[in-house]
Amino acid sequence: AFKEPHGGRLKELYLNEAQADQEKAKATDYPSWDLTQRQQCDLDLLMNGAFSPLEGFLGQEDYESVCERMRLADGVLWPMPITLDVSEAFAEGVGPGDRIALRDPEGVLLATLEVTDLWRPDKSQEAEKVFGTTDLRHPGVDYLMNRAGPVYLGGRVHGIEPPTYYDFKLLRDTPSELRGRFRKLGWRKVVAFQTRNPLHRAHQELTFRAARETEANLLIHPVVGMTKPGDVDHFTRVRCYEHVLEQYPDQTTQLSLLNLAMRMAGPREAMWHAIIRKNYGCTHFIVGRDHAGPGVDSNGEPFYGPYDAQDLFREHEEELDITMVPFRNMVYLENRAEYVPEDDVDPGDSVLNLSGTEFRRRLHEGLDIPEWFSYPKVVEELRRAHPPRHEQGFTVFFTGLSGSGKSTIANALLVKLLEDGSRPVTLLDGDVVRKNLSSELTFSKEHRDLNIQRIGFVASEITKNGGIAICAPIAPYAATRRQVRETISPVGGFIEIFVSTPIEICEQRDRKGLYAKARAGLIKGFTGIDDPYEVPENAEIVINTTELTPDLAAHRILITLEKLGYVK
Ligand code: PPS
Repeated sequence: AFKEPHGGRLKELYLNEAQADQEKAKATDYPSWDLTQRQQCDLDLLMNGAFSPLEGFLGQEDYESVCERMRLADGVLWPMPITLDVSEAFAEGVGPGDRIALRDPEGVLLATLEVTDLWRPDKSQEAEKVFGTTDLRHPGVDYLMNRAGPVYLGGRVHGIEPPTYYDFKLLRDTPSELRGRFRKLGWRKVVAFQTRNPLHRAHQELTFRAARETEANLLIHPVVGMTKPGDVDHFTRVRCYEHVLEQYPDQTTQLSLLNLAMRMAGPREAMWHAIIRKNYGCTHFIVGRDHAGPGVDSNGEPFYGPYDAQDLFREHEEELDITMVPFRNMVYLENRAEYVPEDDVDPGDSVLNLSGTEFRRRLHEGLDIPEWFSYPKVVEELRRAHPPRHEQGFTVFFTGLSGSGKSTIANALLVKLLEDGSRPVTLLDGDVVRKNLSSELTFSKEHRDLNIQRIGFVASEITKNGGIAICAPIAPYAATRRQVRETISPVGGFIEIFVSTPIEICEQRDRKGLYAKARAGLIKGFTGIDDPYEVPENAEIVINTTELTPDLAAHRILITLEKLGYVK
């Protein structure tokens, strides 16, 4: 017999065609909720049965029971609260008994929710129970506290259609599809490997050993929904997986992509992952070192012990009804030219090690990556996705008072970068932006923020695509500057330059005569006169043009860019 789903039956939540048509027609009158990326992932796996036995987003009683004792109210083991969080504004218009339409970002109706519960969760308590901490360094806690809405809606989901994904369609499977494939292949025992990282030789060896030891076939089942912020993007990873797949003996291994939104909840997450794989028809599940680990806390300490996930799993293994294949860290022995679990190392062995940090440094700097560590094709993909800094895009973000010299230096820098010629350069000068992007905006706090957000958006697009954006607005508010830094940093370099020329000098120069007008009260809310300027505290470069010509200032910036590796 094939593996029974969790709770006994695969719960696919799709309506049949006739019902779906009816529900679709009615849904035009329901309040519409636009799903977040995470909610869309959750809904997808609810509807396709990967989250069996759930029949919708958790109601309050199930939620409390899951948080408290890792079980649904009826006692079935379920470690992760799957909840639909919404805003106060949306919650105002709905209540128990209503139906709401759940839509993708383009407005396509994916499902309806029959609301039975509406409540305001105690998020600190949820964080404490589910993640064992309220430390915001934990990505799951951060999401819960800073991104999830304040109100939860629970109730049964009626599936209309799955979310559309245009990438790697052939590699995305529902539990029924994968079960069908296993059946067709005659696979009775299947060991699943969960991953959110590129696979290297150590992983290949580990999974291969797991399959051999359990005499099972292997499912490489990477997460492509949402993983830990900062992870390698899934497009790159999937290309890597396809290369590594060539390394397994023919017909023993399958690759399938899982549209899961991870929570990085360590031990609880490991159990959740196992239940999902059981629903996909797997009989075994690999749990390695620090499974679904969220990194370190505010004190630099790991949130969970390296083998906590294995311990918790073991406690519930019988009830989970999927066999854990626990693994120690794999290390490479030079003298034996092979990988072994770290507890099999003999005193005389010579262990080679390349930490994740060192590996990334070598990738970034184009340095050698040894053959024992990874496969050349994988390294090539990763190098392409993470080019050295001198091939990445970056943003130079000037901030400072009107007349401080931002534009002049920015123009000098523009010319020097064009002369260098390594990448396309765009200058988003304050005045130019005000004319082309933000002509309708005033100088109120709200409008200034909006203006900076727009500049940040354009700069991040330029940076992402490998170009150079030079921005030169006043940008008087620290929080808004930080926001821009946070959007751009993940896609390339961000160098903030505080042009610190004091207001007396700016006013003396008064190139545009604006200070005179502001003093005379003809312009209200002028930065530095009767409007705030928050001095940057973490700018990469500070330039005071009282002492420095624009030419020298631009030169200094160029030298810093060189030191940081952005220009050669
Ligand atoms: S902001 O705050 O970042 O949105 O400002 P920014 O878009 O850079 O626009 C600044 C230019 O607008 C002119 N100007 C004013 N500046 C500050 N306060 C008030 N009230 C104001 N009204 C007009 C001024 O010429 C600024 O240009 P720069 O190049 O900074 O001198």
